[in-house]
Amino acid sequence: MEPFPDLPGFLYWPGRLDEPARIALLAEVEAALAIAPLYRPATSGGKPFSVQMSNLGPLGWVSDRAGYRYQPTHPATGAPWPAIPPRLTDLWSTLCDWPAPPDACLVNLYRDAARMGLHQDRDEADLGAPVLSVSLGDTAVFRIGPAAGGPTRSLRLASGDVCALTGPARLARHGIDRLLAGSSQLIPGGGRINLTLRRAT
Ligand code: MD6
Ligand code: FE
Repeated sequence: MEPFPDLPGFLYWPGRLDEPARIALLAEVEAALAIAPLYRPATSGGKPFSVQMSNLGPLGWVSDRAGYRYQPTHPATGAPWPAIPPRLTDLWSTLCDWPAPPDACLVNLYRDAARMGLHQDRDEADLGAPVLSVSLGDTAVFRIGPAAGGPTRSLRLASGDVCALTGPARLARHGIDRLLAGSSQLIPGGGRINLTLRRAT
């Protein structure tokens, strides 16, 4: 569905993953994070993100003093990122009208007061390819508005919800204002994991 008629291309599938699928996906992500540990990157200005990050797939999105980029290895361990689980690549094939599979999946962990400022996803080579987002754990207040600026609106992203930035909404400005703490029991210790599948190359 398109929840905002004036933001065509912003697609939303509430509750797309049922509880067994959420549990299975979380287990796969936790196994990958044992290999590629979460870390807290900094902006090019040196300010740490409040969100902890890691990646899955041939390429991972990283940020440091040199700026933003995709690279094949974890910045702390130097090892390749673990594979994207088939459950996620299948979701991409089912929901995204794009001829190539995702080659990067950013993992974001939000705990407590973590948030993400308004941004555009524009580090990918082909900005025609969609970005597909999967939410697990606590509900987040997601904010989105047009690429060119102008009014933003908010949408609650709950555990198992999937959304995508496609076509005319691909460069929409978006971010996470806050979490609704305690809204889900899925993640041990509380919090939220967001997975964004991309085509970086
Ligand atoms: C989040 N999501 O949900 C942050 N990016 O934690 C994003 O930054 C995002 O939801 C691209 C496409 C969809 C998204
Ligand atoms: Fe984003």
